[in-house]
Amino acid sequence: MLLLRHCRCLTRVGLLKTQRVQLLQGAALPVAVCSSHRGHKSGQYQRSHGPNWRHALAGLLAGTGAVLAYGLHHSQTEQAATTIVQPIAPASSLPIYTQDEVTKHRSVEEGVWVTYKGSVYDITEFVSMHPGGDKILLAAGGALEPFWALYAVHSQDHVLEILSEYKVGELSAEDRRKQQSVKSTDPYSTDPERHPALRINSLKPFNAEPPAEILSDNYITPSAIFFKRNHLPVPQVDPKSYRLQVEGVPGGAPLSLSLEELKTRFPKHTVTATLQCAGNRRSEMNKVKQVKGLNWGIAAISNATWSGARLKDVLLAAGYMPEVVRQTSHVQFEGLDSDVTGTTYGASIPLNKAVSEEGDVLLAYQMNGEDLPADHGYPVRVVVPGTVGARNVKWLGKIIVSEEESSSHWQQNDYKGFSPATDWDTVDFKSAPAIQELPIQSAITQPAEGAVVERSAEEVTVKGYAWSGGGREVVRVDVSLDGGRTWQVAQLQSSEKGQVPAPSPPPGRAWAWKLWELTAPLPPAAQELEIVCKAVDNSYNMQPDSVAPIWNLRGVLSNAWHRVKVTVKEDEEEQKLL
Ligand SMILES: Nc1nc2c(c(=O)[nH]1)N[C@H]1C(S)=C(S)[C@@H](COP(=O)(O)O)O[C@H]1N2
Ligand SMILES: [Mo]
Repeated sequence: MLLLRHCRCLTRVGLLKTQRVQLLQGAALPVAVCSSHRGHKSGQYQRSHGPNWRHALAGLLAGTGAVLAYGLHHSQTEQAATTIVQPIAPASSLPIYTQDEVTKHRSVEEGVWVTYKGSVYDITEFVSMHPGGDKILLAAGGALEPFWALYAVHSQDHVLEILSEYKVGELSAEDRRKQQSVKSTDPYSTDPERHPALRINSLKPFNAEPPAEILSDNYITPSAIFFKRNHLPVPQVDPKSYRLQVEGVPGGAPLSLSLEELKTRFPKHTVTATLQCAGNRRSEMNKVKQVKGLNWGIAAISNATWSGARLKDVLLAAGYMPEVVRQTSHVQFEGLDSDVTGTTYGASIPLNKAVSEEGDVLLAYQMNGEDLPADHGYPVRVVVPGTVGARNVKWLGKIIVSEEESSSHWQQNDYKGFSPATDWDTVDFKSAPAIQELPIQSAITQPAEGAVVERSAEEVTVKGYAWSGGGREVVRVDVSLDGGRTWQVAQLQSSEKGQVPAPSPPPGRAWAWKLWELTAPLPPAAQELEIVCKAVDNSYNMQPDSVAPIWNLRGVLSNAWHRVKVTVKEDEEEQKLL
């Protein structure tokens, strides 16, 4: 990372070594001011600089491999772009801006604007100095609050001081009020608020994944950016009248549990488990040949801590006796989310997974230490560690022990794998088993495709995640910088950075992903790197090297070696740009 600071006119202002250390540690430095602007008060010369500094800054950022603004704030762009004139002058006498005005400023070219507590800030000049790098651009055009909530380092006075230097106006009263949602007949109108960093695949139903480069910032994915995969509107469930029905246990009796009973009658059990959608990385299959399904990138996967009652304990309470029930049976789950015909989401898992002491299947009422968020199944969801996301039924209403698998569309006619030779004319969904355990997986979260690495940096840091289904532990991740000709072994991380690593899970119960990282010297003379990763689990399962042989019409189980191309920028070019 370049540790240069710039005056507002973009004159470089040197940093002392001690200041560099301070900056990296997140400490406040006085705003950089060059000799010709010393003595000016902040804001005074803001308007006097023409577009020149913006162009210069754009060049500077291109040289440091900046990721430019993301397509956020979908809903906001749909609104009319009229500027609302405020009748009452605000106390600060700074201009009033509408949210639409702010939303237009999402790139270094257009200026990078953000809002915080009703004020508007033009932070374009700060972007290159942000200790967290380009991630600041994720907030461009919108509110800072949701991002500061993710990165606690911001809740310090000096951060507010830095921000105050960049204040340019106030947000219109109308837009401040717009935070409250409007009621309508739309079945999705009661869906919860979502984090603006999420990349939306489909708004209704809501399907979204976090930007890959923030996914690997946390071992435990914050719930707000945990990928969200809904087939239907989020149901409104009243925790007081909620009942969980349990039926079909041979020799037993139907059971109906309140939320309170679920929490108090059964021991609370906590499991850290990764959830992955069967369609994760589907977009790579689409490049080979069109598939049907949401165009997921590499982040339809996240890791959380789940707490709740063991499914096994609840089945025992409903009269489950191992000697009575055939081990070939299934446990079906029904969600409380339904379509216009009243059909609910449903799925099933094999009974032996459900009742196994080592299966760790939970009826979870907490995620990351808090009540389940609405999007993740409030008040109760099934967590089936090691098993495809689709079987982890949210807003759980009913559990049925049965000789049959769930008859739901998603169990019978979806979430199954086929040969690349099978097409929509020949596919017979009955011929393939429902996906349960997922295969070995890994992907590169950093750098992003098309990023620029500077030659002067001398080395490159590659980060990613790796996970395998069925409780199989990831034992190694190999990384190549040359398209797979030569390999290096990455460092694995199985807890939050800086924390004592958790003890290895018992064999067959490795439910959580591992993050990984490799810092390697830049290969001399290479102008482009093709970074590749592949993981190995403790059954020595490895990922296939390419997508075509595993292509399938639904685009599921996409787990080929992940490849990312980046450009190496030589120093001379960098100088020219500056
Ligand atoms: N009731 C219900 N449960 C559901 C779904 C759903 O749409 N409704 N989607 C499933 C799918 S396909 C996935 S990948 C996971 C996603 O869980 P998440 O949104 O908590 O990430 O939930 C599963 N459980
Ligand atoms: Mo899924």
